[in-house]
Amino acid sequence: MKKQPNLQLRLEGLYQLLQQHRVDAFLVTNNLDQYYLTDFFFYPEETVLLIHSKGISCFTRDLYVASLHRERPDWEVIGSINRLEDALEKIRALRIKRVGFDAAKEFYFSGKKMQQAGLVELPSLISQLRREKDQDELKRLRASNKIAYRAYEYVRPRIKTGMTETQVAALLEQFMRDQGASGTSFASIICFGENAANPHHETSNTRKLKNNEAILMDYGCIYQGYCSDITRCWWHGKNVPAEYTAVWNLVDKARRAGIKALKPGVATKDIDATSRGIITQAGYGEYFTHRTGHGVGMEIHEEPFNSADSKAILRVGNIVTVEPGIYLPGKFGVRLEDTLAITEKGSTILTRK
Ligand SMILES: [Mn+2]
Repeated sequence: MKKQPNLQLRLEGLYQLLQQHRVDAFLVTNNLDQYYLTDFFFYPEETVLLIHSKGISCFTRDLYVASLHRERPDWEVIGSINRLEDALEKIRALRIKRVGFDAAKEFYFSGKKMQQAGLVELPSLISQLRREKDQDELKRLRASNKIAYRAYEYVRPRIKTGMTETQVAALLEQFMRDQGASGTSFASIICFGENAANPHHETSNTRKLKNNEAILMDYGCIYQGYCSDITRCWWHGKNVPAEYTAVWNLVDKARRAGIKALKPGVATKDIDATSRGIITQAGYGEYFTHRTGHGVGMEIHEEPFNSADSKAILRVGNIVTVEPGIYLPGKFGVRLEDTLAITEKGSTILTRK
């Protein structure tokens, strides 16, 4: 049974930000922001929440109304087809003066309507809150990443020569679902041999595993709304080329160094520089073609990003990946990825038992 998070704490966090921006209410249209504030999952574009001093008014599809009356008796729930228009009408009726909205998350058309109605464009306030995970979120993220890690342990010995990439993906996904995952956090990336040299490889239902070639698995699940992300690589077969071992060890060294550098107060661009520096020094810099990592939460890629162009500073409660890689076209690729939580002392790995 799912325990409800401390929603009051999250709402208070939002109210504080609203006060700082001198607005009296806030219109929430993004479905993940809605999930964060309410623990109720709406699909995108289905619902508009008006958060105001008297509580929450929810404009949603008729099909949710009955269950919301039951599960959220303190809300005002309105079944509506023109959700945004009805919410704007409500704002007028309640005579709320200054109502904010998250300009970055609106489509042009709806954003323009809100602007025309006199609403105030604000930066992504709820995204700010979502960057620093609370205890309940950490619990779900720990569980999600543990499931992903255990899927690796379960699947690795079951991979046999002749299996296709999609068969491996299916094994992983079946295991994770059996452990309570609701789905994958992105389409599982399973690569055999030279496919591992392509970071964007699309898992194939025809490519069969040969003896003596590289394997790369990058995947994750969603557990109670929260994503996991892990990448593991190894050589399938006994004749491991010296170059593969050297590259694997180098990527691992870069991964360890990046993880060691994680702590509150450190700039995320320095995490990227640390991992990248090791790979560049060894002469493989041009084969490390992506950023070192990204934040993870309800979304698989969110702030803060461990990349050279990021201005973010790590804070307690951030969740980030460290995932250096080296891709040798036509040969193989190695990427090693863990997901970690930033703690007072540094970080703790979530992608483990
Ligand atoms: Mn990742």
